[in-house]
Parts: sequence; structure tokens; C-alpha cells
Amino acid sequence: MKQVELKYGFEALEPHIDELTMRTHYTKHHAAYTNNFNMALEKVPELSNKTVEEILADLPAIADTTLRTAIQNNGGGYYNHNLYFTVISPAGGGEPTGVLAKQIEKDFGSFSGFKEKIKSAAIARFGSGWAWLSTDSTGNLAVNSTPNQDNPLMERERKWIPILPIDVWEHAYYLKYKNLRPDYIEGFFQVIDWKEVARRYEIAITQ
Ligand code: MN3
Repeated sequence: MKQVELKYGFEALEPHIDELTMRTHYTKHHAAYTNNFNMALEKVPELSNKTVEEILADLPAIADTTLRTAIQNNGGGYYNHNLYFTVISPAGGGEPTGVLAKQIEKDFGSFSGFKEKIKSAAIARFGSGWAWLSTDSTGNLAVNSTPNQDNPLMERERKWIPILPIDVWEHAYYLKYKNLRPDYIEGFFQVIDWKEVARRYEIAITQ
């Protein structure tokens, strides 16, 4: 599996996300998750025809617990970062429009209600992890957070499709924001590509 190609330069999200953080995040952290995921996959030939989404939604099917953990951590890291780097853009920021905007109002009261909820989830995540906006196949939205490189695809009780991730590992923000995770989240909101998030929402609910 391959890292998503960036549609912008490493410096393009300045000043909200700095060039060195973007470069290190993509060429070191994301590259390592991708390489380690591919190495683990080579040892589980029965997964060779599956998509990353299918693999992460059925981790218990991997019998070897060491390989299962490797795929949970590195497959999660691979998937999460491909999504992260796809939903940010130098032309981002603002608020969504259309069907997604209407559903955000329905499920969270308002855009600012949604923003407060995901920001709280991101700030409350102890240690490393992610905050998420996800949809089910009928369009209901939910905000949650996960530890490490876990994600909503791994949820066993209900099928959630992530459409917006916020990486709150320190490697995503520490060089610029130091310990100030809330300031990074505000900066992240300035680069969210809502057109891409809305596109993913519409695909998820029409499948
Ligand atoms: Mn990261």
C-alpha cells in the first residue's frame, strides 16, 4: 500500500501547520507506518486481496496476535495519516455547506457546537491518539476519540466511516505549538478542506 500523494507543498499550510512538522510527519512518521504495515502484510497472505478498510474492520480475523498488533498499529497509522493529509489544504478553513452542513446542525445543533465537541474530544485524549468525525451508512454523524493509531473502523458494535480525523500525537504539532494542543486544533481548523470532507460524507451515505 502507498502513502497518499500530497496536493500541496510541505510549506503550504503555514502558518497553521509549519513546514518542518509537515515534512517530518509525512516523510518520516507516515512513511514508517506505511513501511511497517507493508512488511506485516507480507506475513499474512490471506489479507492480500483486502482493502485497508476491510482489514482494520476485522482485526480479530488475524490469528497471530503479534501480527495483529503490528497491523492494528501500523495499518491504523497508514490509514489515519492518508485520511489526515487528504482532508487538509491551503485553500481550507471556513465551514462546510450542503448536506453535510445540514447534518452537522441536526446532530450537533450548529457548526460551533460541533467544533466544541470535537475540540473537547481532542483535548481530552490522554497521551497519543486521534479525534474523529464519522458517519454511519445512513448519515448520522458522531464525534469520538481513539488512543494510539486506532480509529472508528475498528469499532465492533457499529459500522462507522471516518470522514475527518484530527491527529493529536505530539509529532503533529509539538515543533510549532509545543504543549499547546488547543492552539494546534484551532490552527488545524484553518486548513480543513470541507469540500473533501463533504465529498467523503456523500460517498459514505450513498454506498
Ligand atoms: Mn501523526
